[in-house]
Amino acid sequence: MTDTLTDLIDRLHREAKQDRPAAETPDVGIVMGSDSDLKVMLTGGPRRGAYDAFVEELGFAEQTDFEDPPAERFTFETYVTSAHRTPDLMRAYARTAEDRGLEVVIAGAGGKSADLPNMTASYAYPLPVIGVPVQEKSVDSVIGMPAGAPLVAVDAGKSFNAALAAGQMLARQYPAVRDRLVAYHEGLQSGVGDSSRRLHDEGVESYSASDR
Ligand code: AIR
Repeated sequence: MTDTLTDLIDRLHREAKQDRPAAETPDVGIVMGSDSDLKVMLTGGPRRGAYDAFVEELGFAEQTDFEDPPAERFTFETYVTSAHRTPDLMRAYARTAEDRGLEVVIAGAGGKSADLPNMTASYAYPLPVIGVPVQEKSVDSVIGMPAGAPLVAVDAGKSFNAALAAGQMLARQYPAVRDRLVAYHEGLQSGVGDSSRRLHDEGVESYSASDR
């Protein structure tokens, strides 16, 4: 194994032993099988991703240093761990997730052999894992878990929804997250209401030509 991988794995195990207060550790872990999944898993793709949901809608911050949490109360962290290329790192990440203070993990992988979400769920159990198939062809491999081995999953590419679902889980114990989810949904509804009224009142031709 390379030095970087060994260092990362050792760091995860060290962090797991530190027993830090919940307010100082990341609440959500985001892992993906390759950095080529970044646009789908986080931001910058054809649709908004988990990063956009957490930062723009739910007020979370990214925690990049376990020793030095951001000022925001709710945080997430991000890693690349591949079930097939770096099985030891995937296992270490999932096995230490609960002890490192995570409440839920979002795991995404692409290709036909998208095993990161389900293997992470198996090792991280009983921590909940939300699977994101990065491509359509990854859906069967992500959701096909046997009875007794749970994994919740979103549709292909919908990491934005995975972040909202993670927020829903946290909202059961944190009213502040619940409030942000409700505010997001209210904004969603008024956006549809505005579009509906404008489409009706302006008519199809004018609405289509306008800068929506
Ligand atoms: N992948 C990486 N290890 C195992 C799997 N299934 C997935 C990544 C990515 C795809 O393979 O999640 O979606 C292609 O990865 P890359 O690095 O070749 O671009």
